[in-house]
Amino acid sequence: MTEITAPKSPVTAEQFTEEIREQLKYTQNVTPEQATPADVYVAASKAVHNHLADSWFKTQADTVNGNTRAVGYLSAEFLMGKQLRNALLNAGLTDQFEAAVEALGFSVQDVVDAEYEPGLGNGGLGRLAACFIDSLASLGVPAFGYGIQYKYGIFKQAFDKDGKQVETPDYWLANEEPWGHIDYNRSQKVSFGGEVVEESGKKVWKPAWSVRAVPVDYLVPGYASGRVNTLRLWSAKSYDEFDLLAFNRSEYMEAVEPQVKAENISKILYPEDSTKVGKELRLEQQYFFVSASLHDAIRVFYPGQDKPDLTTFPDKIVFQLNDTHPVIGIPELMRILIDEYDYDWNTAWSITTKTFNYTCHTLLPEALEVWPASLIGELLPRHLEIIKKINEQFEAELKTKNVDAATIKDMAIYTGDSVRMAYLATYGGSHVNGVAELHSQLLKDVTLKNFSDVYPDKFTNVTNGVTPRRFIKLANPRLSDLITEGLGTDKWLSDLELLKGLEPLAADDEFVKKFAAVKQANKVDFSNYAKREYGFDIDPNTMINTMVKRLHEYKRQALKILALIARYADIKNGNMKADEVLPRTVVFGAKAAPGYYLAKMTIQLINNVARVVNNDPDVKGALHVYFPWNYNVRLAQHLIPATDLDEQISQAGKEASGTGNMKFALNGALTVGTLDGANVEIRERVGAENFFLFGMTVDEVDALYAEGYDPAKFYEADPRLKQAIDMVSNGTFSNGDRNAYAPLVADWLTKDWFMTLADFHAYTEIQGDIEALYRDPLEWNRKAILNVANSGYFSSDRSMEDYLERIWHTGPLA
Ligand code: GP0
Repeated sequence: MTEITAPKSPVTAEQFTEEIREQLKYTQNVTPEQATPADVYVAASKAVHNHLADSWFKTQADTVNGNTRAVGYLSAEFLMGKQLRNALLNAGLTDQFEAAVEALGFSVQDVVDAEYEPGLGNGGLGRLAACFIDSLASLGVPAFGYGIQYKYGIFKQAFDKDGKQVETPDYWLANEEPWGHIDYNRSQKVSFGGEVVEESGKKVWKPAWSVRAVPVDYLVPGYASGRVNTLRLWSAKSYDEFDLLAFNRSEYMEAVEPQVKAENISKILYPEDSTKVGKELRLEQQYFFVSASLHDAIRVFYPGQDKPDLTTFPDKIVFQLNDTHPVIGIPELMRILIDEYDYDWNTAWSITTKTFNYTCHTLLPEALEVWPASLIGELLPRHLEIIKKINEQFEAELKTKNVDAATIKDMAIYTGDSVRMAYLATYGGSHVNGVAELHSQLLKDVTLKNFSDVYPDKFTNVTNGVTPRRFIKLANPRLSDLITEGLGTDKWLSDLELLKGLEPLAADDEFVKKFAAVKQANKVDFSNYAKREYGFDIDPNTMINTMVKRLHEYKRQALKILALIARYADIKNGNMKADEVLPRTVVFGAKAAPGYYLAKMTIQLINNVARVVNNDPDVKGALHVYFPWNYNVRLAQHLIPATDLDEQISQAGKEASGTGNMKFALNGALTVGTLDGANVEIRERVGAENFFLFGMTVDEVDALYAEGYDPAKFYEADPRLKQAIDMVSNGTFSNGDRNAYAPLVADWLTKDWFMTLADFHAYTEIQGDIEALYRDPLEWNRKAILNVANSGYFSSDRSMEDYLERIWHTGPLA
């Protein structure tokens, strides 16, 4: 007997059909006959929203009245993915919904497809925030996600006829968006600019301009917890919408200028990932959402109180700073406490440091934000004063700890002309964490070494995780059913370590065959999806080998493409016979930051390698390359369950964690990867024999740098590498144009910061092991099952439990 514990609403399919009809009639104002799939999508979304409303109100009331500290997750990005299926799952209405849609004469797929994915994040960091708030709600922990409701999310990616990336705006709010509730009555005022004056011995900030921050609330339903938390995204509006006098002078553009200036703040998500962009507007965005959120938390927890006792603030809510983007919250809370509520400096400091904690997501020093002091001074003059004072206090404290003058200088938060946000966060909060064991260790040893020497107790690790609800249950229903069958229960969805129970089944040939059949069916599904959405002809009987992530040099898409070219050349040269090669379909997905020249050129190269390889009759059936454009959460949900082999091939010591790696392992892909980020922990858990490890370690990388790295030596020493690079420069992938990729080739041969060439040999060598195993389907699938069985640790529920224990010191509502 299989135990089913998934939420199930008592509402019948007939009742739910009626509810959708009501929504069509009274909110969409269409008859079922007039309705389009998009209407049904909105109506069904509103209907399921209504089912979650009472739990939402109750959770809000319990959050304020209960004695459990809440969590505020401050993040410039929440990459939520589509909402409808997730809401249905948590409301226990999936079956009723499917039956209702059919009863109304629509196809479930059309209705679900009508939802436009909100792309309010760049990549791993934003998706992690979405997984975390899902898990907090599922654990019953009171929590708020606080961020920005960008009008335009991450750009839409297309490829032009030359294979170059073209970016177009992502106008995700073009049609009715049923999930976000705009709450005009809970808006906050956020001010900028102006000057600080002294009035009767007190500093008073006289800002030059203000905007209205209007919250847009999204439900965050927990799985089987009965709790619904809130994601509150701020949208910027003007206080003076329209200058009538200017309009009457026929100055139409001038008339809307104040509106445009205000709304620009929440206009667009910066499409940067792992790089810092020093733009005034970006600092405005950061301050905008953080200031509104802190004031909102005071409003929520001290309702109607003019003089609240804010010394209790850290008992009410603890804030996590997701990377450096919200770090301006530290001086902002100081300012609120001192200027708005009359606390003295020391009391304010004690409250502030108890309130904040900081997560660092990178090891690349260039990704740690540093703001010019002049910019902060212009935009937030009072905050600059506070930051200077924090820095003075910090230096004094370091002196008492006998830190030498040179080190104190190195550690400066305020250097005289700039402000280092990571340092401010480390000093101004209680804890600092990295996102995987290796990463946290390197933070202590390298990136924030001085801080860890002085404040060793602040530093901790929380390894990232992913939500099994979206990334197994919703993305891979076939595997979910098989897991439930294998374990005899579906409880694994809220206790992912139960997957361990699948381990013995890896020895059961019948189970292994069922598992293989699930993968095969997913591959067929993906092939159909790729045909429908992209026009690709993917053969589901080939190995699906996937590399999806942002395009970045350190992630080394170049390594994959060079190895692929080498394989292509082997077949062309006759070194390998096409009919003896293991048939592979390589699938890439990646967006490049619009200003990242080499990344964009790499995209162009991949597209052109795909064009040449896919059209070459000599390699037909042996090697195919596809690059579906606009990689997003939706595509991830289709592609990950269909993948046989996943690529996690960053240079050791550069990928903070990775979270895609976890999603693939949990869906039964095998990984080829380096000892980097969370790969290390995945390999430890799934077993070295079930993971394709290759390449240099962090220590080997360091040693090679120290010795003086010369990529040209590797080029000369390996004829296959040489040939692959020569083919890029001789015009094979550019219709004979020898200059098309010259900058990329020059970079490989003279710089190659991430040592792609040095790892090339090891990477091509391990392909033999991979292919030998793949030719033995039973063995391959056994190993894939062992990956699933031993990846339960990588649930974001576990990550949240670690944060609760090590950092937030709170727990679920009673
Ligand atoms: C790190 F610094 N990450 C940054 C950034 O600006 N954006 C971003 O997405 C990522 C890391 O690269 C990561 O290793 C990590 O798993 C993720 O943050 C969440 O911690 C891979 O995506």
